[in-house]
Amino acid sequence: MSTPFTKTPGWLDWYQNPSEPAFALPPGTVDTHCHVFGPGAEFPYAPERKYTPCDASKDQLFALRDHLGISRNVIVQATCHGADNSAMADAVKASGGRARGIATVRPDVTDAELAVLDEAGVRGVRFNFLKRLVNSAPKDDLAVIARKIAPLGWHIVIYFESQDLAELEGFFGSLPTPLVVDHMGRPDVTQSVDGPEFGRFLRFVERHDVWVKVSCPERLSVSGPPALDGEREAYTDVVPFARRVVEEFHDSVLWGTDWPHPNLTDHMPDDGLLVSYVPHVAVTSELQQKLLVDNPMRLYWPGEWV
Ligand code: 0GY
Repeated sequence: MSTPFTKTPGWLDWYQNPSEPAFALPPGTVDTHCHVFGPGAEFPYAPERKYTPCDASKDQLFALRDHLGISRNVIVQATCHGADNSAMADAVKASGGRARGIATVRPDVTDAELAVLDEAGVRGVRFNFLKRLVNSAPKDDLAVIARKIAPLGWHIVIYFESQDLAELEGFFGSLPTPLVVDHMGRPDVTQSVDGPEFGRFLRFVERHDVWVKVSCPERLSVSGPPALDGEREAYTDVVPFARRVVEEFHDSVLWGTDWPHPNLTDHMPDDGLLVSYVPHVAVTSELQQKLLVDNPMRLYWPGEWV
């Protein structure tokens, strides 16, 4: 079926035919950060969206999961679908218990609507503070949402720019649920890993006992993907930041692909390479097991992993 939507100019499509990873993921690996986009003809993109993506269906996501040796997915509502969670919930339901979902809801969401999402496999909501992705994120509205979802045992995924943490930290500390931070709080990797900005983030994680996704090296990196002549490895500038988080907080780190990688215009990562990158940041099999399996299972499938 052809899509009635036209992709945002300059937007790169997700990588076709990803390579065989050089690293074998341990059995039970969870990809805790991925999305589905539409397909737009079936699940229309939201009028308020900031970009129009290429389609990325649940079947394409599940094919990538199987190719990479991933067992389970956590499918995060993308901003291009606004607060219409239909595509995400449809994918979660179709996974046969192998996916959980993270929704976007408005403050007027009803308990009945939340119950339907919970039944589908949703386990949290996402609060997005990136100005290029959402028009506004009024804290009063978010506090209302937080109070409504807390009784379900859900958590809140927070997505923010590192320079905004100082202003947001008090609000985050007031939220009544566990917190999960996207993409290590988006560090500026041109700064020192021992510098004040990343230091603030590390202390935030420690103080509030939050979960951290060690994800998106391709989005954070300035040095970029590997050189074709093999002279440069992938995303080397992100490695010290990711390693620090994995080593300091080994019981609360999570990993994800971020497929289909929204809003990239420079380069699109080979998802096989993103798997090969994992042992550079989790350097022992014990750390890999925690990052990839034990931690996400405890958060998203509690009681199902021994
Ligand atoms: C990500 C990152 C981005 C986009 C979204 O929901 C979204 O549109 O999350 C971004 O542009 O940084 O986590 O997928």
